[in-house]
Amino acid sequence: MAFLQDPPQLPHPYRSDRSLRALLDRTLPAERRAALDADLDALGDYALMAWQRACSTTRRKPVLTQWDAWGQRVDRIELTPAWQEGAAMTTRHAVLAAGHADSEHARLEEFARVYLYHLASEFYTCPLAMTDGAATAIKASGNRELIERALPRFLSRDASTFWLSGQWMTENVGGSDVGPTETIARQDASGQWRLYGRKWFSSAVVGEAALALARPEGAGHGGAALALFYVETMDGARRRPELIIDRLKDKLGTQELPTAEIHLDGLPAWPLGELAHGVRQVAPVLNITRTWNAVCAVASMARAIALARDFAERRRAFGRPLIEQPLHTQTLADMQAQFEGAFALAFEVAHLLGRVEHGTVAPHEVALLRLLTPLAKLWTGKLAVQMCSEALECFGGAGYIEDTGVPQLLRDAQVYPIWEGTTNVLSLDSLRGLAGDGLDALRTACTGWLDGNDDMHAANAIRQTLDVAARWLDQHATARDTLEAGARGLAFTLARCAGAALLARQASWSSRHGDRRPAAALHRFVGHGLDRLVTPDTDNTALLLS
Ligand code: MFK
Repeated sequence: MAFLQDPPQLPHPYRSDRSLRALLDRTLPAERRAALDADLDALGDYALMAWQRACSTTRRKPVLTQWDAWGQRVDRIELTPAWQEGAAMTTRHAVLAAGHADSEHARLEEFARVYLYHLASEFYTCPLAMTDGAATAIKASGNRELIERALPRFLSRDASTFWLSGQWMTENVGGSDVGPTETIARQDASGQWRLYGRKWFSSAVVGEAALALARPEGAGHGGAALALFYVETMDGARRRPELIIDRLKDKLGTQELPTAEIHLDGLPAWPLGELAHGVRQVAPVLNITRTWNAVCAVASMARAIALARDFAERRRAFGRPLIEQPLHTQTLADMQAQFEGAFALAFEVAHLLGRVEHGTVAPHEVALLRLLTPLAKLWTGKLAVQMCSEALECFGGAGYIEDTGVPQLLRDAQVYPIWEGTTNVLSLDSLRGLAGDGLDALRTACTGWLDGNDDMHAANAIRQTLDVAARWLDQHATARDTLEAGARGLAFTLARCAGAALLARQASWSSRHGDRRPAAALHRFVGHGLDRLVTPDTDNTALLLS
């Protein structure tokens, strides 16, 4: 009989995830912890089923039909199975609703669900993230009419009343810089606002609502003159004729996600608040979706490691299983250590978000959340690509073969550093977070997280690196170009320090409960160094690029 390789088996994504379980055991009051278990277990079951389904069926993409047989414009999108199941899964397990419950733990409980649901959902989590952001921005706007109209839909626990919301910002002219937005908002004779323009990257076009940036007619140029509008896309069962789907995007990854180019030809719209400062008003959406991005990026890492780890037991080479090969085990252990640091940071942002929303934080923690949100997004986004690439390599040639299900991990992961702000845009945003008290807030927080940890080497490395970063920042604070040119190195340094200190906090707790693995992860993580600071040599850069 010729040799046949055992395919990798995915362990149960919830029951086997010691990082998630330990985090929830440490953080949640016992009653809440117990109440959460059924939803997480069910989402883990669904994730397992979805992986098996993906491995045993031909992958499908959404299909746009623009015209029916009789020449009628219909813009109908046929969705993949996971997308068809999205509303039912979301509402049944309160994936969104949980985050808006009246508890400081609500966001943590929401993001535990997101983490388990994400890959199985085939990035249905993308419009869910935007719906969550829209709910948060509408709440923040204080607009009672919209709160009463949209929130019961967005946070519904009944699939028949649930609405998805998009976030329409990106246009041909820009995705990072939305200041030149060309979409115009014009009032008709009855005083109703209507939107006219093209949106170039609309990931939730199948949703029932959206938040859109537009320039009120007659307003000036630039970002400050933009306003934020709420729109609805459906008129009963039919898509509104003022919303035209031009085409679906052909993307590197996230191919089940029906991202569209659309144009708006008078779509009715309602301003959230004042008719200016739309970027400021959309900022809650950005920060929420960036938190989703970070949690979803660590979910991809967890999946990559779980598959690579399982395969290492099944695959033999050079006379022994991969798991017994010294260099292969180093690779897996490094992946695990990096993952644990990134996981700690992504979930700290999630938990902190809920605590800030419920006013149960210390004074420095508001600034801390502002800083950690872009740091978590930029670091986990990049790391997910690196880690999924490494995982493909752990499978050798099989990792490059589409129907093993493994390559999709890498193609999908490449979106994390791009959407919701690229690594550079997020690095610059972290400078906004550092203005004022950001760095002091991080140092205070790290001191608290390190309290009681017995790994003095790690604690010293974190403190020293934060000192070096503080000096670097002081030195370049007034040289804006150098500061911006070095912002990425600074951001990665701070993200790694935060991840390490948070991992130390988890390691202290886990060690007390008999599990030394997070302590081992901390040791290895810090061993790879925390400092990524660079002071760019601008003369050299100019020469090199000339
Ligand atoms: C599966 C995971 C789910 C993920 C969902 C994925 C959805 C995918 C679809 C997309 O990708 S949608 C496109 C996403 N686009 C972006 O994320 C935009 C990226 N660009 C930025 O973030 C720029 O930094 C930004 C557009 C915000 C810059 O705009 P401006 O107008 O040049 O910024 P400015 O003047 O510095 O800031 C305007 C105001 O907003 C300021 O407040 P004030 O008016 O009070 O001074 C800023 O402080 C505030 N602001 C900006 N970013 C903020 C913020 N406030 C809080 N948090 C932030 N992050």
